[in-house]
Amino acid sequence: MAESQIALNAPENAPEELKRWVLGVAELTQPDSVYWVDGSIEERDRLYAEMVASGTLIKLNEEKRPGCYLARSMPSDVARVESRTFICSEKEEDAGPTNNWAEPAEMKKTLAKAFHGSMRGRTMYVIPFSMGPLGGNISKLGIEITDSPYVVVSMRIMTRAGTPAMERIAAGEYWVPAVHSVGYPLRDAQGNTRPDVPWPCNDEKYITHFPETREIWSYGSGYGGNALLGKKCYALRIASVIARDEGWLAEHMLILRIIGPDGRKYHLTAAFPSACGKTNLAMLRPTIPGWRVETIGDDIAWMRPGPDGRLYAINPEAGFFGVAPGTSEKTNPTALHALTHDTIFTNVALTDDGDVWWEGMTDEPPAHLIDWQGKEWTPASSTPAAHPNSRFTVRADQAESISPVWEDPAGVPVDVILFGGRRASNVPLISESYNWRHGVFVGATVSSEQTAAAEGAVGSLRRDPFAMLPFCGYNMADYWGHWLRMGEILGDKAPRIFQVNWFRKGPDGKFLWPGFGENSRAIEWALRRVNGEIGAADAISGRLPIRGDLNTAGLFIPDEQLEQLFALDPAAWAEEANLTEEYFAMFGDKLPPEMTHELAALRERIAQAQGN
Ligand code: O2Y
Ligand code: MN
Repeated sequence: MAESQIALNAPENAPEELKRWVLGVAELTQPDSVYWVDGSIEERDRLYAEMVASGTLIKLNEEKRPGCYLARSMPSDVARVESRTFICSEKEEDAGPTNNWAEPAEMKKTLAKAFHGSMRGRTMYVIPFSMGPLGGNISKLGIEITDSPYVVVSMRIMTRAGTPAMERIAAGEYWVPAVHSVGYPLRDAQGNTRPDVPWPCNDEKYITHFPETREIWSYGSGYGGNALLGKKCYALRIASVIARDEGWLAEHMLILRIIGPDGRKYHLTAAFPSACGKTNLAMLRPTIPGWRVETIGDDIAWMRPGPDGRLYAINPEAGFFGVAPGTSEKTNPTALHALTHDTIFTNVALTDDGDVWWEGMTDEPPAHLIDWQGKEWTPASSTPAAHPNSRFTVRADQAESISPVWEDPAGVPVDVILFGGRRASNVPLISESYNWRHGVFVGATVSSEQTAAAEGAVGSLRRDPFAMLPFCGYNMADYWGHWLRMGEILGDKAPRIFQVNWFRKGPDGKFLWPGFGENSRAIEWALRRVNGEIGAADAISGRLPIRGDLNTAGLFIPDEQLEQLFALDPAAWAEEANLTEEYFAMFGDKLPPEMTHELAALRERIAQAQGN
């Protein structure tokens, strides 16, 4: 649409600055119409109906999955694309060696070309949203402009989207601008048209972040973290920069409330690299009698010092965008039950009776399915029925484990921070950091093994510091420095930091720990440490449980197996320390000296264990 014809359709309370920005994006992208999202049920249902009519969504069996829909993406658009994700800081060193950097003015030129006319023939949706409970002092606002109705209905689940957020923006509160286009215009500059497709996207993709101006521009993908810009782009990459500047923490962490047999409540946040069972832990069902766990968040935590000096955490999201394959009555009944209604499924398989299925949902697959690409599938097929990164999008309060305080705008006071990884060797089931600084070192060196390593040997490690590798919006070494400063601010009110590893293997290559609900035993030990109820044994990796303190009642783990779970081989740890030194070298003089001191302290503990 030509500039003069653009009808902004802005709500009456839209501030001038916001209208100017929306008009600018509309002039660039040239949509046929502009629509401001109010977040109502009527609006949601209208968009669902339109997407069913256009073929973007399939309505699932209303008897079996009321209010549920299935979307199938293009095979080229099935996950976040880290290679096309950029931090466009003024200085390259501010993006650091772990991010793709692009010069901001150059990237703006590239984006201007890509976005030019990219919404022709489409509706441009303007979505006001809040990350975190509306009005909370840890929460923040944003506006996503998108040409994807799938993004609108997903943002409605994943954030607090619509009129209440708009009212706060109208009242002058700060908001982050985020622009998204699938990059599939239906008309070219000459007026030639083409039909729409169920999952429009573009082979050229840019997921870009401008930390100084705090804006997000995403082009070419309609999928997950590339398109639902409140999630990784805002709540982690841009928020980590805001948090650094304002003195708080934006983290890739789940949040739990744990209630002991005496009714005492504890709060825990935990960072895990992908494929470490984070969603399962977020919905943990403890096996130890008397303990209960409630979910507050499954992926992201924003944490800020409160008036009493403690660290308070909120879940900035309102929903779960979880991996479907592997979710079953055995592995995560809570998640499975949450998906019985009002859920958007993406790239899972369709059953003959209009229900969904994915690998791992049942022991026996159905005899016939339509796979995630819309093709006939039987158990004899050589490809998976559901894409391995297929997803469910569901409101958090559909989980039966959701905590009554999950929307408390003040957040919950954090007692314990966990760092986890997938390590076949070396890293014990649980160990406590000696202090905050050591905890930051542990977070900075989080890793998972690429290959199954022989016991005692360190396989090829994939570093994922603080599980933030693809999500830190600035130089990772500066981020560690920020964590160290936060420790100084929090002082003796800081949460205690622990490292866990559910994935240690024995010499026979079998897991030593049963995992899932039994992980509550390691958490119970951490909480008893926090309470000062029990001592611990100083060791290479940190403080370990004293024999008998880890509650294994009813588990029947042989003593020898327990010993293997906690065994620390000084020679293997010396190798681990060498790898850490190599890893730290990539950060040059940005590396905080405290990290070098912690590495020296680790080597000192190794030498002591070796009797040197
Ligand atoms: O592939 C995507 O776009 C989703 S990535 C994701 C989704 C939910 C929670 N965590 C993640 C992640 O990659 O950490
Ligand atoms: Mn995540």
